[in-house]
This record gives sequence, C-alpha cells and structure tokens, in this order.
Amino acid sequence: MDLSTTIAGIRFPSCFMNASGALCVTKEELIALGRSRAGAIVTKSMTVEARQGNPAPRYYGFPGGSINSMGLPNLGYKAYAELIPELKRLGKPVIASVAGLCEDDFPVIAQAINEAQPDLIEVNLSCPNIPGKPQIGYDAEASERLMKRVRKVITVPMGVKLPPYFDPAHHKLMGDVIGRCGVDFLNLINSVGNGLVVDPETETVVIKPKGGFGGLGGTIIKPVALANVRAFWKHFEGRMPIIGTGGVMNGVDAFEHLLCGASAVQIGTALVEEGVGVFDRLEQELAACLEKRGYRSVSECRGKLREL
Ligand code: RRO
Repeated sequence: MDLSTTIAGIRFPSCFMNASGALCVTKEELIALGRSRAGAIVTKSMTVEARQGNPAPRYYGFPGGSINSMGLPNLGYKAYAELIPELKRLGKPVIASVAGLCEDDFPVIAQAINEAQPDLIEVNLSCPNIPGKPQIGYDAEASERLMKRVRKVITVPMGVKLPPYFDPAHHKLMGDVIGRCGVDFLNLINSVGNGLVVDPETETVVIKPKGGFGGLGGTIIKPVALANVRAFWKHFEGRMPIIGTGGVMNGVDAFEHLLCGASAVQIGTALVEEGVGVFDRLEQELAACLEKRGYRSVSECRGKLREL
C-alpha cells in the first residue's frame, strides 16, 4: 500500500505527521518525530522570543477529545532556525510553523526561518489562546495583509493554518483572499477556539488560563474539520493541496479526511495521548482500510467523497 503523498511538489514518505503543537517544542521531541514513522517533522509555532507559555494545567484530555490553552510555549525562532539543518538530515520533510504576537513579527520570523530552508513553511493564522489577541484568520483583511507580507520573504512552499469556519460565506471570503496571496497549501483546521470543558464532580473548569476557555481537538471536532477540508477543496476545485487536521484518532478517520480532499493528515490529540507510536498504528489501520476498499494509494481516494 502506498501511503506516501506529495504536497506542493514535496514528497512525504507517509501521509501522517504531527500537528504543530503536539510533541514538537523541544529538540528531543523533534528528533523523536524524525526517528518515528511520521511522514514529516512539524515544529511548534514559533515566536520572536522564547516563551514558557500559559500557566498549567493547560491541556486536558477527555473521552471525546481535548482542550488546550498552551499559550505558544516555544524556543524562539532562532533556536528552530539553528535546528532545521539537523532535522532535515533525518530523511523526511521539515515543516516550520511560524506564528507571532503581532503582525510585524511574522515577516521577521518568516524571513529568518526561510533562510534555514525548511522544506515548507506553515503560517499559523489561528492560535486561539493568547489572552487579548483574536485569531487573525477571523479577520479577512488582516489575513490578506499578513499573507502578502510573508509571501514576499518566503521562497519555499508556503501554507496557512486556518481556524475553522462555520458558514459558506466565510469559506468563500477566505478562499478568495487566499487565492490572491500566492498560498501553496492549506492546513485545516486549528483547534476549535474557546470551548469550555466543565468537571461536574469538582464543579470547576479543567484548565487554568483564560478562565478555562481553550481550543478543542480530537473526535468532537472531526465533522468541523471535514467540513472545512471539503469546503476549501471545492472552492479551489481540487487544485489546492490540503493537510487535514482535526479528529484523526484512527485509520478510518484519516480515510474520511482523504475522501474530503486532504492529501495528508496531521495528528494532535491522539499523538499527545499515545506518543509517537501512534504513527505505526495509524499506518496499519489506514492501509487495512484502503486495501479493503480496493484503493492502492492515498492519491487514488483523495477527494472521492460521493454526494447523495
Ligand atoms: O500554543 C497554543 O496554545 C496553541 C496554538 Br499556537 C495553536 O495554534 N493552536 C492551539 O490549539 N494551541
């Protein structure tokens, strides 16, 4: 079974990789991803300065999913720029995730990280967890300004990680914006922002930052993720490579993302809960699923969702 895939001309040995944020902050974590069955190494979203992030507890897993408010803990872009050559030697593509605390940070980081030549750069327009900072992806004008600025300094394939949208009008608005900005691939979706999980036993919230509000991941967000993959796949008539992220806990979940139009899938909650061994399991499960259904590769089933 061929589980390899290609995004913006870059070949990935497997269509499974970590979602930015999941076990990818430190050098040790990134090297462990390189040595695992993951098809790529995706870095934590980086800021100008190193950050400790929000106070703990800041991640909570529950049967249907997870909630997090990490607050962008990362080593700062200079540390990742230095690490990238070493990570590239592990034999799979490196995706650098670029963030920022204000608009002007993004081009500074993008330019420096581009010089380190990761295989691709993902621009995170959708962190929901910085107190007082709204998600850029919910402001179409700010998103367009920012994408055009970073595009000017990025020479490798450039993608954007978007928040979920919940109305076709917003898919169209953002699709049109993205079409004007030279974007090479999309990553859909970031966590569903500002959910609230309650523990009725203790009568408390389950994470400390922002009064318990945080980004939702895992099984509960899968239909939202699939809808966004499908909506943007259709908007771009199948010509925009899409990484599907959200609710992939098993091989069948991954298959659903591929049917909707994803070329690869990223793993957040399941990776945090299970560790890098999750990639072995997901490969076996997706291979069995495709085999049973008569598909020989990821590319054969991509976008093949049937409507009634
Ligand atoms: O660090 C985080 O709190 C975080 C980020 Br930057 C993001 O993009 N998505 C998320 O769920 N958490």
